[in-house]
Amino acid sequence: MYPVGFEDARVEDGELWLRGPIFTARVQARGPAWRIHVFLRPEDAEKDSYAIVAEEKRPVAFDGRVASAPGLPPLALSLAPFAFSFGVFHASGLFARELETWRGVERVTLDPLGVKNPVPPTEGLPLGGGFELWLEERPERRYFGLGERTGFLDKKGKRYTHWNTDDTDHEEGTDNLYQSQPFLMAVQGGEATGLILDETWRTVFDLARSDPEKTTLFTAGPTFDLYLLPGPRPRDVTLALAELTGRPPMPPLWALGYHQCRYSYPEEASVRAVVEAFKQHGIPLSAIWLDIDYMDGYRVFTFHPERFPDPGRLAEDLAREGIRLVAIVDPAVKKEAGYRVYEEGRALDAFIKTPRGDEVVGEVWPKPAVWPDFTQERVRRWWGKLHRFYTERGVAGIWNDMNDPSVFAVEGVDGELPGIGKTLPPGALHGKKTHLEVHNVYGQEMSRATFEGLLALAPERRPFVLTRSGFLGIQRYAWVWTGDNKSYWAHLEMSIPMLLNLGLSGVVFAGADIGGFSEDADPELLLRWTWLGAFYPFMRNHSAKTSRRQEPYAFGEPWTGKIAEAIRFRYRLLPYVYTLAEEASRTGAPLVRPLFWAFPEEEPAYQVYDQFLFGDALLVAPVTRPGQTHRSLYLPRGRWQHWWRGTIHEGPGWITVEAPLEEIPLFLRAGHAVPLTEPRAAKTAFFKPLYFRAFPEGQSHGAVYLDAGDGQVPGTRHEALVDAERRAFKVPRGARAFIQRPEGNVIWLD
Ligand code: MIG
Repeated sequence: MYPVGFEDARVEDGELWLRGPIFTARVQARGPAWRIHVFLRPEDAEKDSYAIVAEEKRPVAFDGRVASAPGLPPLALSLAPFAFSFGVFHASGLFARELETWRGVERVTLDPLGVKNPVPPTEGLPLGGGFELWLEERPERRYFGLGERTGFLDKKGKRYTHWNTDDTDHEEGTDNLYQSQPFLMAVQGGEATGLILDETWRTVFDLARSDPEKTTLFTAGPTFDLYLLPGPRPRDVTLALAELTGRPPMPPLWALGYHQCRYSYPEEASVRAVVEAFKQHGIPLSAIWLDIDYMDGYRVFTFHPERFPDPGRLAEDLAREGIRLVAIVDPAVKKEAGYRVYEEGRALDAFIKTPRGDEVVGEVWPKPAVWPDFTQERVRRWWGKLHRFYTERGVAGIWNDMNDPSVFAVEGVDGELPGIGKTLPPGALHGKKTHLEVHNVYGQEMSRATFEGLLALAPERRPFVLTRSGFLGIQRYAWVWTGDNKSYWAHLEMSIPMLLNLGLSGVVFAGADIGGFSEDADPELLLRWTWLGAFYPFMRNHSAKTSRRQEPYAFGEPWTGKIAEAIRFRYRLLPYVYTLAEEASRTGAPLVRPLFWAFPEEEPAYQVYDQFLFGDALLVAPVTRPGQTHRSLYLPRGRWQHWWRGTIHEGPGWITVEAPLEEIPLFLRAGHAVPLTEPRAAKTAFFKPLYFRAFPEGQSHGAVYLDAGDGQVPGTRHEALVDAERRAFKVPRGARAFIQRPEGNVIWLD
């Protein structure tokens, strides 16, 4: 251990520079957060960020003890040559009573070798690289965020690595998955603070696991770049995170509908058959997805000439039914003379290199394969332009998979490196940077290339990109799905806290594969999962090659009809979902929210992992186990109306409700009204007809966002007000309003 410390403090250009015998730190008021960036090498002062987009710097003042900046709580700094600590104060009191200390670590256990001709470990670091910060722990403190995680809602008591990994076999105890969002929301006494460790190197957060009195944040990189987001409400932290890392662009309406996928629909006829079956059963469908078998020998930017002889025509026929086509694009490029993508990439010097200067050659679906270096702008531009191949053929969305990156084998590397997994060798070069440094942003930079390419090719459309891998800020470019889950009830259940914590980490548009990817779904599982999926921001059913078919009609009646109802409900709710999507794109507020996010003063709200709020108005308590006819659930303070029965329940407290197969326990919050429409795939988001369902007592407020459903022309958010007693309402022109009486009858107000 080597302590970090500073003795000299100086305000220069509105920021505070701290200098010590070895380390330097810049303290900035960056947008809504304090940034403390500690480094050793002068060149790291201007380290670039893949996560932070907020440019605004507020002027910092320092009185020798406390740094202050307009609009931010004061930051206390304690300076000594070999000891550094700090704390943030809230207006309401003390956040971090404890002092936090920087430590350099002696040696990183990672070995950045792994190609035949190794590169030296990170140069210039007398300590071997790496930083560790420790926070004094508090028993009452809880942690949320951390991106895509297995397990329950509260993350305290475990150790979390950020190292993007393709894990087809994850379960409750698994550590890192496909995404890295090195972000924490710490909450104690109802007050929240956010922490971002803006380092793309492997980072490890030990949340009071190894030592109950200590939480440590470790990075294997040569700098320690920390942001403190003051809160004090969970909501404030979320909005600050969005301001720092970017808000998601407004998605096209169709993306919020129901998606059908399978590995694979391998030829045109099977795509058409699925679409036909949806039609036959009267099930709305927004998109059908093409997995890797559409390609010619796994060559990206090709269609197999026999299996998909005329993809443009197929897309056109589907478009006439209001159904979009989405195609998978993996990063690996088949290394093959004469293959256009490889030849162009080679001519452009676009591929990742060994330290010797050769292409890193490996295997994934295509073999042999090479990998574009998406961290370079010219490579991203080239890759983006290649997507003309898809847009020209009417493909509406792009699905980025295997961009963790997942690699089956690399020439010259035997087996897997411990802690590295099946990916590119840590010493592989992206320009001057090693893979070790940029591994965690590889997928994000790929999706960025795709998003920017699609936008440039069709500026009149909103790009739709789905990615498996990403970093903090991925929401600027892509939606996320949670990778290879299984057709297990436990995975249905686990998807809830996973998506809640993803949402708190900025990734507000996400979904898990409905029905489960690998293993076999059964009809009850699929039915319950589809109901839950009706409230996922991203609603897609997907299954593996060897899994039993699990399209909504796969199990016949009575299941098909019941599953179809869940999908139709999503379409009924689309005006509300779309309005939430617009709010997310404007503020960063997640669509699915843990109870504590809205009710931070309620103790049970922190532990409830299998219920969530859908926007401000709805509370959802899915059934997560087979054979359940009832569901016990927690209602926060206030009055709630059972969506289906109309009964009114008073929170806070626990209740048990019936949960027949036909319905998901769903509650409407007093004071709120929800916009609804008819259950079909609407062409525009002007939603006709448009209804507001309001709480049956008192005044209810709601809103609806209306626009063309795609494109860049701004729409309008209309506020709505319904007064149940006076039977009066104010809603956008042409819309109607109703309430449901507790006895069950629907009353139209007019
Ligand atoms: O090696 O493209 O997570 O959704 O269907 C497996 C085939 C590659 C993994 C993805 C999954 C997709 C599958 N892919």
